[in-house]
Amino acid sequence: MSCNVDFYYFTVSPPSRAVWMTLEELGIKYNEHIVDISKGEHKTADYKKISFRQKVPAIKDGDLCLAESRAIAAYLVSEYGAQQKKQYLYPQESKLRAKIDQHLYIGENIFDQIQAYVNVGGVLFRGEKTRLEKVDEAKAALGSIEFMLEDHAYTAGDKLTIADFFYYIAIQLLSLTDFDEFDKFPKVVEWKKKMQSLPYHKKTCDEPMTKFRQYYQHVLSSKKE
Ligand SMILES: N[C@@H](CCC(=O)N[C@@H](CS)C(=O)NCC(=O)O)C(=O)O
Repeated sequence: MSCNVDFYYFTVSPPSRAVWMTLEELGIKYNEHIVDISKGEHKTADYKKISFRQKVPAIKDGDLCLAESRAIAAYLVSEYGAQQKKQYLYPQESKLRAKIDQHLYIGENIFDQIQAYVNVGGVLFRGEKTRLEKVDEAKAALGSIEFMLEDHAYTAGDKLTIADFFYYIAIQLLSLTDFDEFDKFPKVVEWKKKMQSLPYHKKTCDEPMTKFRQYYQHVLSSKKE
């Protein structure tokens, strides 16, 4: 079946990358539209028609314009998962789906806990630093994921689901910093290796995050007294 999804994203944006991983994992065709938020490309009237809050990511699929990364990932699997034999990414059965939904909501908190430490906005736009005093929040987030992985290979069970993508983009924020306590979270380390072996990891994660780290570190070092 042909597919006509338009994907609006910015490569270094974490929620964009979770949707990007979902599209790649589904293996459907999509048209890429880079919206460079550093140049204000999301502030146009045309983009407002796609995403009324003018944020990335967003998609257009036929008449449907959709924003919010978790809603987009869930929709894409609901719409294309069966045809691609990948329904397990966001199962239809209500109890299984409820569990994934639970993880998607928890994922927002986990992201915020890690972001409290990494302080992307503060570092890039307000002359601030990595909030080293918040490292325990980041470690608490990693501890929650370690607990999820106690009995199974992926965060929500034995199979990869979209919940993994959203936890992963949160964890990856730590790669901007010099955080070096992953050895305290061996299950997370194992799971990270599985995520790193995904065939689209280089394109959706390594390349953008390397660029992002260089920029974050460059801004930090240019602020050092
Ligand atoms: N909750 C939204 C967050 C989207 C979001 O904040 N995107 C950022 C980039 S990571 C953005 O578009 N920022 C531009 C702005 O807010 O003006 C989602 O998960 O999609």
